[in-house]
Amino acid sequence: MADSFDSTDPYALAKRAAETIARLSGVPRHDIAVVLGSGWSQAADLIGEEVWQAPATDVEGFSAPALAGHVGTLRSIKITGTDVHVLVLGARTHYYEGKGVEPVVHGMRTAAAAGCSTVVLTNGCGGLDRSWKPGTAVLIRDQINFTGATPLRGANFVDVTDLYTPRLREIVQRVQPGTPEGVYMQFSGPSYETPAEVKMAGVMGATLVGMSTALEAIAAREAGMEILGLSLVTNLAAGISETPLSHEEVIEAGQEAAPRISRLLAESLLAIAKEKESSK
Ligand code: 8IG
Repeated sequence: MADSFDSTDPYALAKRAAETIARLSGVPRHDIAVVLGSGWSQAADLIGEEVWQAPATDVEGFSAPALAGHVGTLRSIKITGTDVHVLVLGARTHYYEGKGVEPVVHGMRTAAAAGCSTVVLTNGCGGLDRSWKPGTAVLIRDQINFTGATPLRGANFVDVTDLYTPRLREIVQRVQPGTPEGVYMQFSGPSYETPAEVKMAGVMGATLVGMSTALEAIAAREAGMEILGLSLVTNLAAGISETPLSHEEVIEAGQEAAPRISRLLAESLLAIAKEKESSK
C-alpha cells in the first residue's frame, strides 16, 4: 500500500479505507465495530454470518505488525436475525510498535467513516483486584491515558466524561449480571509494569493495566462513536501476585476463557443490535 501517514490527512485516509471496505465487502454501511484483543479472537465465529473477510493490509492505512506475526483480518459479519452489520478488526496496531499514534487509531476513524456509531474495544490486561482470577472479563467503566500521547491535534477539547457509554455497560450487565467494572490504565509498554508502577496505578485509581484501548477510545469518541470496553484479566498485575508474570500464563488464561468470553461478547452484540433496530 503506497499510502503513508507522513503525507496524508489521517481522516482522509480513513475515509478512503472505509470506501474500500464498502466496495470489497459489498456492505455499504456498517453499524458496530469490534476490536478483538488478546484472548477475544474466537468471538468472531459466534457473532453471526460472515459476509466478507480480507487481510487488513488490503485496505489503506492498515499496516503489517512491526515484528513477524500474522496480519490482522478484517471481517464483515451480519448479526443473526438482524440487519446489523459488524466490522470486526481482528488485530490492532499497538502504540509500542513506535509508528506513532495515527496508525493506532486508524481503525477507529475507518470504522466511523464506514458508518459505525458504536465500537466495542476488547483487550487482555493485568488486574489489580485480587478477586479477579485470570480469565475474568471486566467492563471498563473509565480510563487513565498514561501514554503521554493523544490522537487529537490542536485545540480539540473532546468531552470524555462518559467515555464508556453507561447504557452499553447496562446492556452487558443484563447479559451477565454482576460483571465487575474497572478503570483501565494504558501504559506505553512493551515491558510489563514494575511492582512500583502497579502500586502507582492503584493509587491513581486504576484497577486494570494494559498497553492498548485508551488512545483508541479517545479517537473513537472524537469520531462520535459510543464505546463499550471489555477487558479480559489474563494475569494479576506485577507485584499483586507472588509469582512473576509469564507470557505462558497469559496465553493459558486466554485459552481457558475464550469460549466463555466469546459467548459474552456475542450475546452482548446481539443485545446491542436489537436495541439499535428497535430505535430505528
Ligand atoms: I495480556 O499485566 C496483558 N497485557 N501493561 N500489564 C500490561 N499489559 C498487559 C498485562 C499487564 N497483561
